Amino acid sequence: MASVTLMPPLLLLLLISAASAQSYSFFGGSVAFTPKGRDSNGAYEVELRDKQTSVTCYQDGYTCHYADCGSETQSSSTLITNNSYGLEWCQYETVTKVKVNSSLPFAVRYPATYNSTSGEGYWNGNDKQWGMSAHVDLGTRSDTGQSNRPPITSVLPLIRVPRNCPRSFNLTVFDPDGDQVRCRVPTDPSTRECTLCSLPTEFSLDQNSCSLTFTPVYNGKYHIELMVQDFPRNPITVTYSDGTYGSKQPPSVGRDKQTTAETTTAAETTTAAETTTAAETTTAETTAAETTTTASPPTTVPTSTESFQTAAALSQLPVQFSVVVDNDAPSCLDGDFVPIFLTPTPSSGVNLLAFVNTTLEIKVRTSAQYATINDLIVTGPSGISKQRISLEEFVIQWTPTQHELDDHFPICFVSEAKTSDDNSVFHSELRCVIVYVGHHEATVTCNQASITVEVKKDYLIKHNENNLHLNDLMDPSCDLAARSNTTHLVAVMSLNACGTTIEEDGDNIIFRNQITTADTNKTISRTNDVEIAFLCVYPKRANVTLGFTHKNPYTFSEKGFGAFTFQFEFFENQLFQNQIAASRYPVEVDLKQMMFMQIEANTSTPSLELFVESCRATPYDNPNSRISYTIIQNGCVKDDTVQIYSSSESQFNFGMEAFEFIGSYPEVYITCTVILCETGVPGTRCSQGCVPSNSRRKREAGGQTSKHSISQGPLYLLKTSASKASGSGLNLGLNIILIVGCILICGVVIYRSRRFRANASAIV
Ligand SMILES: *[C@@H]1O[C@H](CO)[C@@H](O)[C@H](O)[C@H]1NC(C)=O
Ligand SMILES: *[C@@H]1O[C@H](CO)[C@@H](O)[C@H](O)[C@H]1NC(C)=O
Ligand SMILES: *[C@@H]1O[C@H](CO)[C@@H](O)[C@H](O)[C@H]1NC(C)=O
Ligand SMILES: *[C@@H]1O[C@H](CO)[C@@H](O)[C@H](O)[C@H]1NC(C)=O
Ligand SMILES: *[C@@H]1O[C@H](CO)[C@@H](O)[C@H](O)[C@H]1NC(C)=O
Ligand SMILES: *[C@@H]1O[C@H](CO)[C@@H](O)[C@H](O)[C@H]1NC(C)=O
Ligand SMILES: *[C@@H]1O[C@H](CO)[C@@H](O)[C@H](O)[C@H]1NC(C)=O
Ligand SMILES: *[C@@H]1O[C@H](CO)[C@@H](O)[C@H](O)[C@H]1NC(C)=O
Ligand SMILES: CC(=O)N[C@H]1CO[C@H](CO)[C@@H](O)[C@@H]1O
Repeated sequence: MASVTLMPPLLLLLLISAASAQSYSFFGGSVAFTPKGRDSNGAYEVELRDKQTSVTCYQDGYTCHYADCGSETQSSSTLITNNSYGLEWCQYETVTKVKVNSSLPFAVRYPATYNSTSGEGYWNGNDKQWGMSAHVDLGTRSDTGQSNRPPITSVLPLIRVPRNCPRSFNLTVFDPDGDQVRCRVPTDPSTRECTLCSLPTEFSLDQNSCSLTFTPVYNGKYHIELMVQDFPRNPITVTYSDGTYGSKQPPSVGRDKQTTAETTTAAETTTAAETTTAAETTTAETTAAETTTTASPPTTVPTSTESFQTAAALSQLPVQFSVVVDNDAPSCLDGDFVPIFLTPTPSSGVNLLAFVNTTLEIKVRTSAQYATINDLIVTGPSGISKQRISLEEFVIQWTPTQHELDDHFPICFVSEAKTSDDNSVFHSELRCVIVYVGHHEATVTCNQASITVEVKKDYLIKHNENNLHLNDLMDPSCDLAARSNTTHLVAVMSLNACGTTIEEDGDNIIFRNQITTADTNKTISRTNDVEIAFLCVYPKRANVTLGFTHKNPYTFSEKGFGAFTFQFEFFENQLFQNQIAASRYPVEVDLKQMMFMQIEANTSTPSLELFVESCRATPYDNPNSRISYTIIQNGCVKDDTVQIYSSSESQFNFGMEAFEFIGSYPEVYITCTVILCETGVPGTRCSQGCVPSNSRRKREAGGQTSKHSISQGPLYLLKTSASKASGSGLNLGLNIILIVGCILICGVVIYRSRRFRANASAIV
C-alpha cells in the first residue's frame, strides 16, 4: 500500500495537475540487452535497450552499478508511445551500444540523477525515488557455446483498471536459450535493485507464470517493480573470459548439487549480496510450485527458495509499470466497457516471424459494446508504428533492419475505450507477442492473374508440412503438395481462388491468403503452429485485368465448426431460383428497382443456423470503408425498403430497392457480416436476433462462430445521362488491358509460429 496515492473522484483533473508539478517523474521502465558477439579486437559487444516512461518525455541516463560496464560506442533514443486519454506521458527507448573487454557480469543502474524539485528520478504520483538496475551476464554457456541471452518480455508503461474490476496482468516471457523464466518482486534496497521494494498488497504475483492478479481498492496509481530472471533447465557451465566459470543449476535441482564454483565468479559475488536479504521476500508471493521446490540456498543464506533462484539466475532485468485505478465501471464483463480483442488479433504469447527489410504487419481488431475505441496503445522496438484503419481496427507495423537479424523483440498492446461523455476510460487486457527477426526465405510474386509463393522449408515447416494448407482446403487445385519440391513450399493460385480474400480501398486492391496449419477438423483442438500470411497489393491506377468479377464462395474454418462456406448471390426475382450470372457483373440496376440477394451457408456440420448481423453498401470492396450506407445493423433492418423472404436456416433471402447511394459512386458493393450458430443453443447471437445498439445485449455464449465479412458486387446504377463513371480508375467489369510496367508488385509475408511457446510451456 505504500505506493498507492489516494485520489478523489475528479481523477483526470488531479492527474494532470500532479503531472505538471512533477514533470520529470516516472511511470516505470525496463531494460533489455542483446549480446552482439565480439569485435575484431575481441571486445564483447552488447546492445542495451532501456525504456523509460516519464511525464514530459524526459529520459535519464545510467551509471555503472558494479564491475566493468565497458564503454559506450553509440546511443540513440526514439519515441515509442505516448498518452492515454486524459493522461500525459511518453515512453522512449534508448538503444546503447557498449563494448566490454571481458564477459564478466556487470550491472547498470538508472537513473543517473535525482532532483526532487523537478521530479527527476522520482516515481510519478508519490514522493518516492525511482530506479532500476539490470544484471548483464555475457558468459559463454556450455549448451549453446555462446553468450547467454536474457529473457524477453515487456509491458505497457501504464494500464488503467476500473476500481470495481479485479484484473490479471499476464506477462509474456520468452527465453531464446530455452531457459525457464521467472519473475520476482525485488526487495533489497541496499543493492539498488528496487526503490519501492514491495508489491502493493492489492497485487499478488505467480512467479512461475509471471502473472499478477490485482484487486483494486483505491482510485489512484499503483507502481509495480518486477525482476525477470532466466534459469537454465539443465545444469550448464558458464565460462568467462578471465577463465573463471560458474556452474548453473536449474532451480528444481536438489540442494547438494549447488557448487562452490559459483562463488568464485563476479556474478556470484554480486548476487550473494542480494541473496542475503532475499529471505525478506513476502510470504504472500509464495506459490505452490515454489514450496515444492527442494532447492537450497548457497552457503551464505537462510532457507529461502527465493534466494536459491536468485543465485542460479543468469540475467536479471527490471520490468516496471504503473496501474491507474479509475472510477467504477457499470460492468466488468469484457466487451461491455472494457474492450476485447477479436480475430485476427494474434493471441497473447504467440511468436511471429519477421524478415529484414520487410514490414511486419499485425492486424488488431477490438471492440466494446458500450464504449468507443479511443486508441490502441502499442509498445515495441524502436521504429514501431501503428495505423488506425477503421473505428475498431489497427495495424501495427515494424520493419526490422539487418542489425536486428536473429534477435527477439516483444510487442505489447492495450486497447483503450472511452464513454461518449468522455468521463470514463477503459483498458483491455494486456496482449504481447514476441517477434523473431529471421532469415527465412520467402518470395511472393504477384502478377496480373495469379499469386506465386515460394517458401524455403525450414525445420518448422518440415515439421508441420502435412498440416499446411491455403485458406481453401476443399479445392484440390490448391493443394500445396502439387508444386512443392523437397526444398521449397510452392503455391500458385489465381487471384480469386484458394480462399484468397479481396479488399479494396481508394488506391489499391489487396488480395490476401495464407499458408497455415489452422484446424479444420472440429475434433482437434490444438493451437495453430504456423501461419505464413501473404498479400498482393495492386494500385488501381494501373490498368489491371483481374480476370474475374463475381466472387466465389468464401471458405472459412474454425475450431469446433470445421470448414464452412458462405455464398453471396444476386438473384433475378423473389423466387430465388435464378442467380445473376457471373458474366453480368457488374450488376446494372435502375433506381428503385428491387434487388434480390441471398446469403447461403454450406457446412459439413449439421444443425447450424445462419445469422446476418449487418449489411452495408460501400463504394469500395472493403468492409472497413469509412463511407457506407447501412442496410442491416445488429440484426435490425435499417432501410425501409428491405424485405426479408422466408428461407431455410442456412439461408438468408432479402431484397431492397436500388437507392441513390449507388449512383453517387462509380461502383457499390454490398458487404455483410455473418455468424453461424449451433441451433438450439440458448444465448447465441443467432437466437437473439435484432438487438438495437442502445439496448443491453445478453452475453453471447459459445456455440457460434466469430463474425465473418463477405461481399458481392459491384452494382452500378444505370443513369440516363451519359456522364456515368468515366475515367474512374479500375472497373472490374471491363477487361481493361494490362500494362505490365504499371503494376506495383508488393508481396508481404507474415510468418507466425507458436513453437517456442509450446516449448516454453512444456516445462513449468
Ligand atoms: C579495453 O581494452 C582496450 C585495449 O586493450 C583499452 O584501450 C581500453 O581502455 C579497455 N577498456 C576498458 C573499459 O577497460
Ligand atoms: C532541480 O530542478 C529544478 C526545477 O527544474 C531546477 O531549478 C534546479 O536547478 C534543479 N537542481 C539541480 C541540482 O539540477
Ligand atoms: C492470466 O493467467 C491466469 C492464470 O494463469 C488466467 O486465469 C487469466 O485468465 C489470465 N488472464 C488473461 C487476461 O489472460
Ligand atoms: C536491407 O536494405 C538495406 C538498405 O536498403 C540494404 O543495404 C540491405 O542489404 C538489405 N538487407 C536485406 C537482407 O535485404
Ligand atoms: C524447388 O523449387 C524452388 C522454387 O521454385 C526452386 O528455386 C528450387 O530450385 C527447387 N528445388 C529443387 C530441388 O527442385
Ligand atoms: C479430418 O479428419 C478426417 C477423419 O477424421 C481425416 O481423414 C482428415 O485427414 C482430417 N483432415 C485434416 C485436414 O486433418
Ligand atoms: C489504362 O488504359 C487506358 C485505355 O487502354 C489508357 O487510356 C490509360 O492511359 C491507361 N492508364 C494507365 C495508368 O496506364
Ligand atoms: C456444399 O458443399 C459440398 C461439399 O463441400 C458440395 O458438394 C455441395 O455442392 C455444396 N452445396 C452447395 C449448395 O453449395
Ligand atoms: C508515437 C506516438 O504514439 N505518438 C503519439 C503521441 O501523442 C499524440 C497525441 O496524443 C499522437 O497524435 C501521437 O501519435
